[in-house]
Amino acid sequence: MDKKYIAEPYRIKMVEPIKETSRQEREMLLKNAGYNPFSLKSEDVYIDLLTDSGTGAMSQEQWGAMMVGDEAYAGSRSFFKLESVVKNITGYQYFMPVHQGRGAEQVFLPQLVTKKGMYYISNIHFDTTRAHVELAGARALDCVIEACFDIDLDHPFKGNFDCVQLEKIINSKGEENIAGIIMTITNNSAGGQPVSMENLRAVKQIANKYHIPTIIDGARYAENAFFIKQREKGYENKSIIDIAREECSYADVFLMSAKKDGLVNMGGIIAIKDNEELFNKCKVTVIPYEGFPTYGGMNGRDMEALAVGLMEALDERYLRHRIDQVRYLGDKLKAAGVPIQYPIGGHAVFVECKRFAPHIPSYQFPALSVTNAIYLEAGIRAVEIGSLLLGRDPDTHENKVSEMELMRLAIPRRVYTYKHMDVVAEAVIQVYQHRHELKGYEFVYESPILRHFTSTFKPVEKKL
Ligand code: P71
Repeated sequence: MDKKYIAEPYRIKMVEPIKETSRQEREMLLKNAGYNPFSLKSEDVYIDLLTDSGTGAMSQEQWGAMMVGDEAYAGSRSFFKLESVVKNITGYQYFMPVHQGRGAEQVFLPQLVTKKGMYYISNIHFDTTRAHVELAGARALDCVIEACFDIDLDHPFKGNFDCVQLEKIINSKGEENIAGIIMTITNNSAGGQPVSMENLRAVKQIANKYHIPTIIDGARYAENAFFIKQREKGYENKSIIDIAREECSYADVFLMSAKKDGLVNMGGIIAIKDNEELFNKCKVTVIPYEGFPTYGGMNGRDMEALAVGLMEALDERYLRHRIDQVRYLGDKLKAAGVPIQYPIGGHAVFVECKRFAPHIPSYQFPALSVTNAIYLEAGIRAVEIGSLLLGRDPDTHENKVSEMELMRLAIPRRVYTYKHMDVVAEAVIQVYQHRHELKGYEFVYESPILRHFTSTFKPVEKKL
């Protein structure tokens, strides 16, 4: 590695102005949003790190490709172009587009749930994946390595499956009750942490032993491939696309929210290695939910943009910058003593707020407090991933307590510069230095489902 961080491997030819507001204005805006950053207008946000999903910037090649989109209902030329790119990357035989990741989940996941009492096992299911597993009548079990929960522990692949645990679960539930094993790469909920090739291979071996299908949740599969190249012995000299192909070789199915490593604003993928019967079942389901199998909820022009974006996301210089930029922000925070998930993940920096604001109890949402404070400080929007998101126990109705109280700073692809990262780091460090002044939050209105999106709050004024 020649330089510590590489500069943006592109120049900017179209700009989108962003507005700065005063602290006084932000105080009013946040109050009017019920102290819930989801209710802020994006116009009132200076640097938006709510998500890296669908928020990336497209290239001139993608915008150019959109002009030749074929909007035919059936048999679109753009479908065949996208199909050939997906087959080339995955090495699989069958492909259909869907409107986004959860579209892939709603079409595919029920196919393997053939009876009552079945389970999907994942390193960690992403929230929408878990929701679709449950909607399909199955249950979602996570089995990530313990190292994932120790934010200071330097481990190259904190997203890995705990293979001993995996076999134990299969044996205790019975192999005939496991619908599938979902490999989430990178592991979003663990902090954008990668999964090693060795681990993917080991999981596939276990799956074969028990005749269980494996599924890749590949929203960030290219970022995962880059980490393998950087960190895993034997992959230093392999190309990213070859690493991606090997990742896919350990699964039977590839599901993807293309809004991440597809470098598009909307889109999704279902690809199946060789099971024609399974593909045909998906074809039946996709029609009522998403659309005819050659568009599946996507515009022809969007399939063109995705065909180009998928290849751009496998470009090593692009990935190097992408991962560097996230690490640049994380390194700055770590150097200032801010507690973060370390090593820094692929798409976001995760700040551990249990340690940031230990005086705020979980039921007063420490990560919401830090998230709101950085908005007030500099107009930056992040997202709480902790006890607020986790919600209540459906039986006891008690607030569940999250293992980690995280604030996620997700970096959109090709959108912000290193200077923006400096502004973010300064704001977080400033808030950290005044962390003892942070207040907890309590509900004004608590939404009954997926409460983090629409609930409203007020700061807890009394001394904690
Ligand atoms: C993220 C998202 C998008 C999101 C979803 C829900 C609330 C807020 C933001 C989406 C993922 C993902 C993985 C690993 C499947 C999906 C669903 N992530 N798997 O991280 O990270 O894809 O959004 O296209 O439906 O902000 P979809």
